[in-house]
Amino acid sequence: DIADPLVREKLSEELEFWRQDDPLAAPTLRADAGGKALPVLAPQSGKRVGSWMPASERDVDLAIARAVAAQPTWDAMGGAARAALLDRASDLLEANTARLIDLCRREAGKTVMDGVLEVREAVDFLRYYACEARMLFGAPQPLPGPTGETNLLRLHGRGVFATISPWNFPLAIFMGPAAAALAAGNTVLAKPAEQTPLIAALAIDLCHQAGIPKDVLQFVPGDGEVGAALTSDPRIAGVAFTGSTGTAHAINRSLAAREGAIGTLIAETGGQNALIVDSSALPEQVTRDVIASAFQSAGQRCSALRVLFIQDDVADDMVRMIKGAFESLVIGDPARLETDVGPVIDAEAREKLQNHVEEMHAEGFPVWRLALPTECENGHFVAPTIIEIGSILDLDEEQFGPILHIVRYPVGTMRQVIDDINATGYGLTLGLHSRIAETREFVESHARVGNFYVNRNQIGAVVGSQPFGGEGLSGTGPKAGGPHYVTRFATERVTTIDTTA
Ligand code: TXE
Repeated sequence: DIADPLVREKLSEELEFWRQDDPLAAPTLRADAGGKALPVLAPQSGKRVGSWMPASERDVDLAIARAVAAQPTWDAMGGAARAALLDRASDLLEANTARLIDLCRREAGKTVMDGVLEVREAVDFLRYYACEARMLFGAPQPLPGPTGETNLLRLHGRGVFATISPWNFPLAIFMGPAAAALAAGNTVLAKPAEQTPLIAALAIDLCHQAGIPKDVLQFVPGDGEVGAALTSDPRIAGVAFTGSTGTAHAINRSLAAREGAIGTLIAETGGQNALIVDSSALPEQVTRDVIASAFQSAGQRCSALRVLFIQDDVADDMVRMIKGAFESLVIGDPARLETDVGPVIDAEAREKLQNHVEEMHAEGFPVWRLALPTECENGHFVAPTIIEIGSILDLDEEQFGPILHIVRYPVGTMRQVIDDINATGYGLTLGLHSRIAETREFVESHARVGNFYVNRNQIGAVVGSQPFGGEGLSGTGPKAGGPHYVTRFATERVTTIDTTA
């Protein structure tokens, strides 16, 4: 429990060793062949964290060939043997928690609290999918044989999977889909986001130390071009992607344009997540949940709250309380345990967010911004911001950062609120703070979203109990960390034996 002072102190001691931003101690990552070394820069300071080399065209080609060759043996090993290796990898990740938290901070600008949650989630994904491997990929499932035959249904890996991941969960979303693909009997080419190759490299190294063969799980660092080289290759059976909706569309087109086998796409993309608050809500609870969901991880979670709808007869009081809590947010160095809001990932993200705030201000919407402390000058910090707008449809795209929009809605217009939320086309998370059962039932049955949170914080996946994922512009499903995820990485084969012969 990170809130426990003793735990904080212990964690703080463990992290001390990793605190030095010493370029000589920084990891350097090399791909197998050629290319130019690129620096990894800390979002909070601009200091060099390490360097890496993107995979060349030849690296990608060789990696795919090795993965194709290794897949039948990996598939034939069976679920229990694969699960044992995934479990061992989860133990090694857990044993390296402090190093991983530290790299999350240095490479992705994550706070210690976010780093702790990130490592926990990655470990949970590995263990959950290991369990699934044991349950689903063991003995074949017998199916009824009305004409006296025996029918056996078996699950197998589809072949080689490319897992393409974003920077916002550089460990959990990097490891989760790769672990699911491995559990199902696929070999995996894991491409991290170009902003966060180092933590991904450490995770892959730990998986190899756990005994997962090097050709079964390969590290393919690079940017969108490397991603596109993977998805356009017909030897890749499927792609598990998390990132922007635009990139998901590009991957879909790339899979459709290939000759040969039809590729599978599992995509988890952005959202325009809302929270609806009516007059029966408890203001303290609302305030706590709004601040955590909108500003934790500097708003860089796909589940994060973007648009808060407040019933207009309670809006003044509610907004006053939310602003009070907002003003006490601590912004700055993610290494300090008291920091609530760290930097955003890079200069491009900062500029996009700042432009949005300036445009909304120029259009006349009221804007509240916190002042940035001087220590934020060298990093990619965006001041936490609240903007009051007229409608969720005033926003054309997701703003992936610490910006909360507020809309006031008149009593009796819940249907319009839900219609507007649905009209965004996204369908990831939706929250409701209300004590009225009819309101909950109405919202639940009319809102097209993947994850609906009632009277609680909409914070994202909890492996095994709150599987996560959206619909529409937010993704294809199935939900990560849920009972239907691993099977999507598998193909079904049925053997029919004539027992009368
Ligand atoms: O995502 P990209 P970015 C959203 C969020 C954010 C926006 C941009 O709105 O502001 O996306 O983030 C690889 N073929 N989310 O630019 O570009 C790329 O190298 C194959 C939501 O980082 O989609 C990286 O590994 N791969 C979100 C990955 O795709 C390609 C998390 C994601 O990059 C490719 C992050 C191509 N043509 C951002 N182009 C969430 N739902 O959690 C890029 N890539």
